[in-house]
Amino acid sequence: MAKNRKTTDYTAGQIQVLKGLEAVRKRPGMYIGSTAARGLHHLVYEVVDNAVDEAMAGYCTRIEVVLQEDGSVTVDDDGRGIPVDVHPTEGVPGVELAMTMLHAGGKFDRNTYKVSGGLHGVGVSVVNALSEWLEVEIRRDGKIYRQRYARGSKASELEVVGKAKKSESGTKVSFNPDPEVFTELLFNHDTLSNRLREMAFLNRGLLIRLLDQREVVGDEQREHEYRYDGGIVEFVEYLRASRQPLHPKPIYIEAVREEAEIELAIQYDQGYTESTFTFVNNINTHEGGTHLTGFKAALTRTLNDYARKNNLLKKELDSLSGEDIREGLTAVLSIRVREPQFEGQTKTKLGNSEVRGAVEQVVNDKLATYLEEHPSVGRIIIEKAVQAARARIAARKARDLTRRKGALEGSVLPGKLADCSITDPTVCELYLVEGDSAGGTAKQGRDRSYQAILPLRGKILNVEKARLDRILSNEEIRTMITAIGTGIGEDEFDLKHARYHKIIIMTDADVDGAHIRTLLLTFFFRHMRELVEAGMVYIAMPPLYRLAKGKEEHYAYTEAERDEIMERLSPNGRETGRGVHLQRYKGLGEMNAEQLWKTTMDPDTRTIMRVTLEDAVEADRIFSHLMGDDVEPRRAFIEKYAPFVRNLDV
Ligand code: 28F
Repeated sequence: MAKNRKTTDYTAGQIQVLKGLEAVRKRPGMYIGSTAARGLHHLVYEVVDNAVDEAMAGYCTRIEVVLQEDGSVTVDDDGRGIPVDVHPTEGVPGVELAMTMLHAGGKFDRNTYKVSGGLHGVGVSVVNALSEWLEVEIRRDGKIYRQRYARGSKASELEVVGKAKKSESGTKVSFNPDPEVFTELLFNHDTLSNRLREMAFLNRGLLIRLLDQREVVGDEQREHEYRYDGGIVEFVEYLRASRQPLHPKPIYIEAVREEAEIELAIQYDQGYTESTFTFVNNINTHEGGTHLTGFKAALTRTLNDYARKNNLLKKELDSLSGEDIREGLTAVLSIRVREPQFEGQTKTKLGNSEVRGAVEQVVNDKLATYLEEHPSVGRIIIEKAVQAARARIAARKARDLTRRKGALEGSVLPGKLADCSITDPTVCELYLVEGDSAGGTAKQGRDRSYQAILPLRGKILNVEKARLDRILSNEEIRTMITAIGTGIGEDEFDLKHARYHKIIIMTDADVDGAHIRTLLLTFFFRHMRELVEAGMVYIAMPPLYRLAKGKEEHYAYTEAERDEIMERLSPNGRETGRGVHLQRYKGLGEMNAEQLWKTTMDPDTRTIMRVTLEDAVEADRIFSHLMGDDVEPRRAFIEKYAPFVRNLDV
């Protein structure tokens, strides 16, 4: 008798589902980028994006995100509710398809916008596959439906579990990231609240609420509610932060074209920095693209035309450059494209060529009209750009001083730079060291084949408050620019000319050191941002303590490490570390060359922290608050954030 083997006939659809799940769980990084913090947060963005898509389609007005005590997340919207009727060909309810079929992302027909492209828009089925469990609850047609999944596989049928009010509808998705997949399981409150805030700015009127039910850390705010009826106009005001506006309200332009829906908000302030952020279907296009190109071209051309027509250009100027025009500008460009093509390193550059012309034409027309209707604003903006042009011309002279002379006169490098002997930038490092004494010690302690030292005397100029010509007239900054070799500013900076692939900021571990470090980071963020984005800027981590017992010596880089070493060196904790010599380092100058090398410069034993632009939107505001003119916002900002200042991982 043949063993009554259990036979399971999988339908074609089920086989496809299983193959999809297997693919996602085998290579999660392919779908969400990583299984560390960034990938973990992508899970939430995927689910929220679906709710936002429902809002963009016009059916959802509020989204609530709850970080549960048990580490799981719940996202709840008041949209139509994912359809529950059985799919005509697949034979399962629509929601089951949406939750289990890879790229079931065809959820909306083409004439609406999905937050898709790049790592975005992989679909909620990927979240399902990478969750230990996931539960979807749908309110529609007077009923409450529920279905559960485990690691993407169905763990229950879709069941009616209760009654919903006739008028009530919506979708709630709860999920617990799979500990077997993720190396990081702790959601970062700020990371989520920054992205949810951004989504609220970009979707005018949409209410997004974040509730953190986990036990309290510090006195971090546990509940946020974002809704901006002013949309990206409020976004620009938020970004401009404490910089003083040149005109009362941001200029707002919107248009619908065949190629894209276009929204633009711009405002000028008295500062010298530029902050432009661009989005496509709510995705932050960090790497820019055709929409940004179109916007910049139109802004420059329209303002030059306006200046000429109203003879606001002084005789010595025949035109205003893009950089002149964008000094003091805060801009948010948010467009919606049906079939976005994302390119670039991190898939955040828009490639659609037809969008460039559409944006350029809309901005040209509408901005020209605005300026005609608001001549006082037009004049103020042009006057500022004219001043910028004058300074640019002045700066050119100063800038020429930062360039190493042509090959003929031999390359003049700043005297204070102790260069390294190898010329291959990929292995060379430049230490920016606070003070001549530590600079001297670093010169002695370093490996001169690939480590260069540039001592910085005292505080460098605060570039947040200075125009380029003043920045370039500062000896310390000019020396640094020459040493780094890339040039400065959008038109001239060239990463390929970098003379070192690691620029390491080495300052004392005290308040002064922190201030100098922040000034340097402001300079790199404002005028050499590509260096930061390329991950070439680092912060050295000198030890805080030296513990010695007899011949033994140890170094501690944090208070916790100090206690742990202390415990080890004087096991019977009772004694107050008898026989252990504890030294707290006040500054780099207290170490000799050999100690500085071993603890802070030797790649085999040192710790250096890479500066990353985790969130350019927040970094922009941090520098504006911390380094800007007004004292008040800075005090408020520091009071608010000081308790949480982690390593400045900007
Ligand atoms: C908490 C996350 O996922 N909200 C969603 C909808 C609404 C519809 C939909 C979603 C049809 C069958 C593909 C409803 N009624 N929040 C969410 N809300 N998906 S996801 O349709 C899905 C397609 O599966 C919806 C009419 N049209 C669309």
